[in-house]
Formats: sequence, structure tokens, C-alpha cells
Amino acid sequence: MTVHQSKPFESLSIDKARRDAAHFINGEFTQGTTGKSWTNYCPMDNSVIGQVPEGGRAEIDAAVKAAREALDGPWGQMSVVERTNLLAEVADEINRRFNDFLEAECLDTGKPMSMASHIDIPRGAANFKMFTDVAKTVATECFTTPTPDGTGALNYGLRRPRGVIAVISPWNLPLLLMTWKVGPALALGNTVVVKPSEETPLTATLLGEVMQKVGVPKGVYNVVHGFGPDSAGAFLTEHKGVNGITFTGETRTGEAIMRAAAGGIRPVSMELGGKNPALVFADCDMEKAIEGTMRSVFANCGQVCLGTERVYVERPIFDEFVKRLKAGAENLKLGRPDDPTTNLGPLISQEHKQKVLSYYKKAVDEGANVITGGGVPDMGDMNDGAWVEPTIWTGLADDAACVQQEIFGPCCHIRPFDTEEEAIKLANSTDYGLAAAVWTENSSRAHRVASKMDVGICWVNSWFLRDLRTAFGGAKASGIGREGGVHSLEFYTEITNICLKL
Ligand code: NAD
Ligand code: 6OD
Repeated sequence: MTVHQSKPFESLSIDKARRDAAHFINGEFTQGTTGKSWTNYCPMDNSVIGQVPEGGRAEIDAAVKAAREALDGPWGQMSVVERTNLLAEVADEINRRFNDFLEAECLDTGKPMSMASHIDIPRGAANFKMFTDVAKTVATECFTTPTPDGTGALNYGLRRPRGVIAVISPWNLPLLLMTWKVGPALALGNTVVVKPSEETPLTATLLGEVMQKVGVPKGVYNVVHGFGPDSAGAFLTEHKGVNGITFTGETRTGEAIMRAAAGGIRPVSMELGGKNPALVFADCDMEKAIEGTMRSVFANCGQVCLGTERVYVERPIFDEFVKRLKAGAENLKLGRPDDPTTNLGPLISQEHKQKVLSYYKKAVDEGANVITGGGVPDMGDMNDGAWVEPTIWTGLADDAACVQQEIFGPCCHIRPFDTEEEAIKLANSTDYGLAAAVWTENSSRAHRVASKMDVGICWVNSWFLRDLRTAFGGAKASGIGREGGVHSLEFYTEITNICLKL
């Protein structure tokens, strides 16, 4: 494991004024009325980035009201072409301000710029572009005639925007995951109130500047900062002016939001946690399986919902796989976001670092062999940051906490298996069902095993290879519903069926 030393983070060109966040309500930036705020810290070295205002009920009321008025006013009256042209300009403006978004995202998260410049920021723009294409090209009506009993009638379903959508997003891929919801919501004619994660307020705020610049009508995109319980998050999900809630985050938070959504019977879309398996068969291409598993375990410091935390390897190649993954982990370069050679950043916060370290300790208490890592690296003048070592275990029982619970850190457990049936059973043996990766060169096996994975997304000989038109979501405790391409119509529109007797 190579450690890169710190230089002052002031080297970034991001405007000092932009390091403080603001709510964006009805087309205007505001600090709100609660008088409460919190300090935003960079997890690289715990240095202060700026202040974030905490929204209360008044800010949520104002944002929902603005969103409703935009829906009933200019946004609702715009043609699909006008609306989608504006959103295509949003995508272009994100690309024009690429560096501002990149620096803001890396300040908030500490993640390597090499990653954010390839994944987070381009996807922020692509999420608008792709859903404008969907909204422009997909017919939003469906017809049936005549009726099955021969009665002459014309039935047609009109897909209408659902209304005011609450978007509650997490901190791990802040712009990517927020726009993954805002893009389809707006393209399909809704308006939004976003409550970004308290850990990562900057890019949601910056997107307000983009909306202003390209002339998206006021009230279409609103942002209120705050926390979850007894704060902006809960006030938003409880608000009866909200017509639907789309959430990405922890399963337990999803449960609380579903309880809130029950009041007033509002639909939810839930993208939740995972404890994702990788199945590595002896007939895999070892190079590719190691390269892919390195990414799926350690990308974004293990803070990807789709990431692998359980690796099952067919016994004949188990020792070699463990040896090679260990070598890969020990070769990772921990360092500053703006060092192009960095491939592992810090965790998101001190609190999350303590959670991950508690699992590192628990793994040892549960009897794990620590193949590598398990502690805190010496990062020199960045030692106040949220750093942990990339970690690999073997030898845990199948029901151990570290094998069953989502850790969301740069770590995995590797266990051998002997038969395909055993591998499938092990892969499906947690409460979660988000994603799986299967590594084999036998295409019959690939299809057979993939079809038995109890997950929403199964990659074969790849990981996080995304086509935004495909169905995305989780099974079991990993979520409810699918978004992506035309699948997003399900949540972001409501069908009114009109039956006309002929
Ligand atoms: P989190 O659930 O703690 O927070 C997510 C958001 O919910 C934040 O904005 C938070 O302020 C808000 N929130 C918290 N309590 C709330 C409440 N009672 N009412 C309303 N809002 C509330 O999640 P996180 O720690 O930010 O993100 C990490 C988690 O997200 C992991 O479990 C990860 O697997 C999951 N995740 C899932 C997906 C997916 O697509 N399935 C994608 C990314 C992350
Ligand atoms: O790629 C996506 O659309 C998506 N929602 C990714 C989620 C990653 C989870 O951390």
C-alpha cells in the first residue's frame, strides 16, 4: 500500500464563496430562516470546507409550494420539446462547468479526481441527456381496442407527470445519484425538491446555478439542506404536498421513509443497501476476475452500493485468487484527490470511519484470518482524515456479522466453494439482493448462474458496466421498483386510462 503525502488543498481553484452551501428555493439561493447551520468537513484531512444552512419546516413548505406552482404554471405548460431542450442545456452547462463540479465533489467526499472525472461528473450530465431522449422518443399513451368481449370501445392510457417529487439522496456518488432521480423526474414533466446528504451539500447547490443560467423556470428544481429525523429529510417526506418519494440510501432509512410515505398514500421508489457477492469459477479469466474484483471491492473506498463485500471462489483457484487480490490491495495508492496516481481516497466521515473500524475489529473477534489491512494507515499530515486500510479476510462463518451486514468500506471476505449449487446458495444467503458479479468463461454456466441470482442486477465478467436504458434496482431488502430508461416511466408518471364507448 503506497501512501501519498499531503499538499495544501487550497490548490483547488473552486471559488471560496462556493464552499458554503445554500438552499435553492423558487429559483433563489437562500440561507433560510432557522438560523441553524453546520460545518462541512473534508474527509481527506478533516479541514473545514464551509458552512451549510439547516432547513426546517418553513423551507420545506416554501420549496414544495414553489414546486407546485411551477407544475401548475410554466413547467406544466411547456411542450415536451421545450422542456427537454432546456434539460439538454442543463447537461451541456454541467459539462462546461466540469471543473467546478469536480472540485466541489472531491472536496465533499475526498474521492480521487481520476474517478470523479470519469464517473461522477460525466454521469451527472448524462443523466439529463439520456432521460430527455427517453421523454422525447417514448410515446406516453397506450391504446387498446376493441375490448375482449367485443364491445366497441376505445381505451387509451395517458401518462401524466406524477407531480411534486421528493428526492432524498446519499453521499457516496452525490451528483450521479441525485441527477439519476432529478433527470427522469424533470424530463417526464415533474418538479422536484431535493434533500441531499448532509455530508455532501455542494454539487446539489451548484446545480441550482446551472438551472438559473439556462433558464429553467423557478420552482422546478429546489434544494433544501438538512439531516434526516426531525430535520429537512423527515419534514419533506411527511409533507402532504409531495406526490412521490424517490430515495437512495440505507435500508433502515428506507423503512422510516416508507412509514412517512404511508401518510397520505404516496408511492415510493427505493434504492437501498447491498451485501453483494462475486462468484469466481475456476474457468474464469483470472486476470479479468482480479481486475474486476479489485474495482468492485475497492472503488470509491468500498462506498458503492453495488460493490462486492463477499467473494466466493472455486476451490482449485482459491489460494491463487487470495494471493493476487492481496497483492492488488497492497498496491493501492492512498492519497489526495488531486494526485492523478491516487486510487483510494478516505471514507466519507469520522463517524463512518468508526463504523468501518468497528467491523474490522468484529471480524477479528469473529475469528477471521486477516489477509491484509485491518487498521488505519499513517497518512502523515492527513492523519485527521477518515482513512482506513484496504482489508481482506478469509475464514469467517457464513452467518458472521461481517458476512451478512453491509459495511460500506474497502473490505471483503473470501470463501472457497466446491459446486455451482453451493455457490448459488451462498450468494443468495443474505437479506439483501442488489447486485452480483459472476466470473466464468463458460457461457452456459454464466447464463444458468446469473438467472438464479436473487438480485436486481447481475454482471457477468464485468462490474458497474452501465447502460442507462436498462432496469436498475434491488430485490429483497435492497429496494422496491426499477428505474432507468423507459422503466422510469413507472414511478415518474401516473396513467389515467380513458375509456370511450364507440
Ligand atoms: P442514509 O440512509 O443514511 O442517508 C441517505 C439520505 O437520507 C440522506 O440525505 C439523509 O439525510 C436522509 N435521511 C436519513 N434519515 C432520514 C429520514 N428519517 N427521513 C428522510 N430522510 C432521511 O444513507 P447514506 O449513508 O447517505 O448512503 C449509504 C447507503 O446508501 C448504503 O446503505 C448504500 O448501500 C446505500 N445506497 C444504495 C444505492 C442503490 O442504488 N441501491 C446507491 C447508493 C447508496
Ligand atoms: O449507475 C447508477 O445509475 C446507479 N444508480 C448507481 C448506484 C451506485 C451505488 O452506489
